[in-house]
Amino acid sequence: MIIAFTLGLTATRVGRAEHNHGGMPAHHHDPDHDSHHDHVDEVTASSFAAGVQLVTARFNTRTYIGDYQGLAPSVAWSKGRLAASANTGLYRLTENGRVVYGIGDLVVTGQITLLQRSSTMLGLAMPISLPTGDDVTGLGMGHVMFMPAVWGSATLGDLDLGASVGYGRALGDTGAPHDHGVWPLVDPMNMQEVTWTATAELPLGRAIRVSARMNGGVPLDDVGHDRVIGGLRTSWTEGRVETRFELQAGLVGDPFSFRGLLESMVHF
Ligand SMILES: [Cu+2]
Repeated sequence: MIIAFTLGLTATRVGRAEHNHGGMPAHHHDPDHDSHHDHVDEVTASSFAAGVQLVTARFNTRTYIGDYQGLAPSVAWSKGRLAASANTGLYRLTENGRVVYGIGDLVVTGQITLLQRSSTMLGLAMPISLPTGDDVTGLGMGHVMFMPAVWGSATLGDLDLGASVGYGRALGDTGAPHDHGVWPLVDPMNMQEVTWTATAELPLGRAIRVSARMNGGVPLDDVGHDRVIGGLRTSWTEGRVETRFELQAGLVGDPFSFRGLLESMVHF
């Protein structure tokens, strides 16, 4: 399962974030696009984007050791203050020597920007995860999950800063595997948790940005586990195509030991 948010959108750009459970503002620093002159004509314009992400990861939890590789398509739309996105993943998962193939959970996200000043934004996101992935093998959670989040972003000198806080909760079927802790293997989270993200991004010249990112989950039940993930990302924008490369480490709670992401997104 890949949870992607369209956070921190500007009027015409869909900022899609993350392979994680927290809303991470993708503050799009578009060099040709000063925020004070894109208002008039683009407030009502619709924007579409489609992308694909390649992921590879290695994990070593108390009960499972293995790795997975995935291909995750996504689509995104935005218009004015509203945005929506959908994404899922196709995986090859090796767990304790056994290999399984399959789709992950489908995540659909709606989002609204509540406040937009020259360099500051604040908004709400409502991701919903649908159990399209097999929860027995570790490709899906086995239940619907709601993960509302508040996000904000601000520019401080050259740095674009972003943060979010959310609440994730599973619906129904309490017999699902991650009732007893984190699940699924391809992107673990708790049955009920507070999610958080923090990002600092620095533009390097016109087309390239680098960022340091952290996200995590704090369980709200006693069977859960804390989770902290750190990542370093490089983004490259050329015309309508944005490409990102990110290396992540599972710092707390064994979500994975290492994960690499490569993503390209076309903005129409
Ligand atoms: Cu869940």
